[in-house]
Amino acid sequence: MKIMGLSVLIALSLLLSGCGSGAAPGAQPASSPQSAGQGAASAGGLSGEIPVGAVWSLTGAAAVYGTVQKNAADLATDEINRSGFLGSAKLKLITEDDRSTREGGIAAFEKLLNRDRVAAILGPTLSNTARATDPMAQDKGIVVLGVSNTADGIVEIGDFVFRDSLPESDVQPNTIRVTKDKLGYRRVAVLYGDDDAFTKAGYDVFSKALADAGVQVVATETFKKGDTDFSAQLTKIRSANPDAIVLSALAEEAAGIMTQARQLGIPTSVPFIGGNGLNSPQLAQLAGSAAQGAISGAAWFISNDTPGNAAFVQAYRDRYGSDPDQFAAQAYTGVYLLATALKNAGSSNPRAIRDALAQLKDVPTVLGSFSFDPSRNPVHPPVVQIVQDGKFTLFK
Ligand code: 1QQ
Repeated sequence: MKIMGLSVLIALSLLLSGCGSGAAPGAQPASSPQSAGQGAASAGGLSGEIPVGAVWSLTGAAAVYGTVQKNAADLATDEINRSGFLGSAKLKLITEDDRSTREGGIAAFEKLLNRDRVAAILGPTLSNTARATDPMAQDKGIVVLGVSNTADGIVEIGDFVFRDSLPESDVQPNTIRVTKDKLGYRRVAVLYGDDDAFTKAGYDVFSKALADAGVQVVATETFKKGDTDFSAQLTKIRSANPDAIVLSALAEEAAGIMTQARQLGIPTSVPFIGGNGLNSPQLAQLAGSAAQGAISGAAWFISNDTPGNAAFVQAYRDRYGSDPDQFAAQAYTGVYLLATALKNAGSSNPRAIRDALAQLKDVPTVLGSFSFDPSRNPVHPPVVQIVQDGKFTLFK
């Protein structure tokens, strides 16, 4: 091999280091917290690897959501890196398991913010965790983009906190309106987890929507995280003889509740109507025929005619051998939104990423044409879906 001339070598190394002006965050570890996640403050092109944290519940109660989020975020990252979406720069996704707990989330954020010095963080899976972790990112001035947080009290944490997941308060009033019109229920029972940010937020939203719709609540029952025996609550609900049961629960507990309700003789003509926790296909897998007719408000449906949706569904199927769900679609979208903000900013400076993200308008995504509102919440219409023979179909 020929020896390269010195000037060629210098030119090459300048090129590889991004000419010192647009170096990726990971290339030059920052020394102060204020400059965490940033190589060079100015715009002027992206280069090298841009470390981005991803905090998913890969074990524990919310693993049914976190596992598909990881799949979809990995898929989007590979697509972006392969296509040259960010020019010569590449996303380097650093994935951590929050174990479905606040403690796990805090440990993950600590590592990503202080050791890996990421440019931004996707996740964490649960609102309950996000309420504890997102202030850590806010304090450091690093963007956190939730892709499944639907409770209240998330974007309110601060101006570096975004989400692409429609909040329960946007989705469930529509769910109640649409299902009440169609099913004509008048008296419902309500069952919810009172020790989780999301299940409690869902309860608050449903209570108001039911009152606004003039629906009478004939029983209100609660459960705790990790409960497996719901017979006391369901027996009370059975004797109140409701037309429907409104349920704010995560999938695992929801599956147990539906199974036991049918075992106790509450017929499938009394449907479960629920929130985001019911949007995993795992629900029908865990509950089997007891999930028949379960209705949930959602942010995405598999046969949506949205930009790139058919290709996304196909790519996910090809790679993982199963259908993506709403949580996959939102995680996939989250990576693209972040990449688009990086590209528009032309910089991995944390403040520049924040400002570019806040300015995103009408971005074509699999969730639909996507914009953030001034509070950094997503804007797009919700859907209502129902489990029919183990699969989600649109509720019409
Ligand atoms: C939240 C939720 C859960 C169902 C996420 C998976 O919506 O915690 O906000």
